[in-house]
Amino acid sequence: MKIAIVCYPTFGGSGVVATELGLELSKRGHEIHFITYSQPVRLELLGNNVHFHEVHVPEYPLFHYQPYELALSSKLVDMVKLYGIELLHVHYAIPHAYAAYMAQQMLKQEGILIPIVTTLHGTDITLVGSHPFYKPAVTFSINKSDAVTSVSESLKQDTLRLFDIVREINVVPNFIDLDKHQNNFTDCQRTMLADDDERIITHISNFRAVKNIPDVISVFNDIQQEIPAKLMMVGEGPEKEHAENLVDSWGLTEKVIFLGNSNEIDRILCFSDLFLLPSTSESFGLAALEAMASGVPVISTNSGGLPEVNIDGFSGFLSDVHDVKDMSSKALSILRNPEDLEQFKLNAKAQSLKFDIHQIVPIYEQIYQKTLREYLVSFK
Ligand code: GMT
Repeated sequence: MKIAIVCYPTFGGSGVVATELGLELSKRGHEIHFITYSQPVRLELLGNNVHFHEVHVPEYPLFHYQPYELALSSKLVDMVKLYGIELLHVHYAIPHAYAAYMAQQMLKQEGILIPIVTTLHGTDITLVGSHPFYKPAVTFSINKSDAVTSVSESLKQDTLRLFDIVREINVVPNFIDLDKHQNNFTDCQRTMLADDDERIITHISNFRAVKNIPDVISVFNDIQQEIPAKLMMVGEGPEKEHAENLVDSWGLTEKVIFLGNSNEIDRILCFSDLFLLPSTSESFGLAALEAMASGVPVISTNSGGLPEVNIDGFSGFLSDVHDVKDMSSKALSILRNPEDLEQFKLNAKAQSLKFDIHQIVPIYEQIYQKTLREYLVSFK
């Protein structure tokens, strides 16, 4: 099948999932066209079956805001016609589902029929999309999609609660390519980051307020008062400077390493002992799954879809949002005893196997086939 994938090309989870999905689909013989404003960060492999088409929004002084969704829908129309694309899979409702619907309608005028699959990722529903500014457009775009998927049951329920949805929502969880998390690095340079007796704690995110970065630092502060430890902070975002100041004011600069954005999180995770994800809201928690796939237990909150990913007392522990003391004591209960830590590492890896890319991507393929069939039949 010829499929266009529209996503945010950044380090955010939705862009990562969309990119990994496209790459896996291409390995399974589909022709994939990524259509977005810059090359997705994890898209290293462009080949016969993987294309990237940049959406360019020309600067024009009359526009106070440059109309990205207009440019995206025009680009979709052009690429569908040029490459004979059969289906649009858009990740994130705003503005992608909206732009895809406009493209679909323009193409219909020319007798070209193409269905839209929309995947909801979380913040498009829980933080941004439900804002009164966007709600009518998001509701419309979801209801006008020909198939809708959400990355967790929790996100599905949030969507049904916040919007008037008439479409069925299929839960298709995020996935992981376990081959990329084999922990078989020969150049695993743990010694450059921490002493042998130090536990390595890791946090990876886009440093948005929803990630509760101060809680990461508070939990780590509690941990390092009890046992030797280092904290690896991976990512960039609006809360990073505040986090650096906090680390400095608590005298933790020697123990906290800010690594910035990285395309090599598997290398960072390969020497981590514990992953912290104390988010206020998390539709799935792809970063937690990536940690678990590298055999790293997770201390997370119990918000959103996290309990569907991190199993309390098995792959790690869950706590209420902002219950730093609970997170710290659970973290220490895992880290103190080497046998317990080893068991949690094995459990984390075992839990990640449920989200194997080879199990999940065929579900998307079935959705594509059904959606295309039903869409074309509806015009007969
Ligand atoms: O977490 C973020 O800030 C990025 C965001 C995104 O839109 O890329 O991630 C969302 O989608 C990911 C992939 O489906 C999920 O794993 C994240 O849990 C979700 N983030 C939130 O719900 C806050």
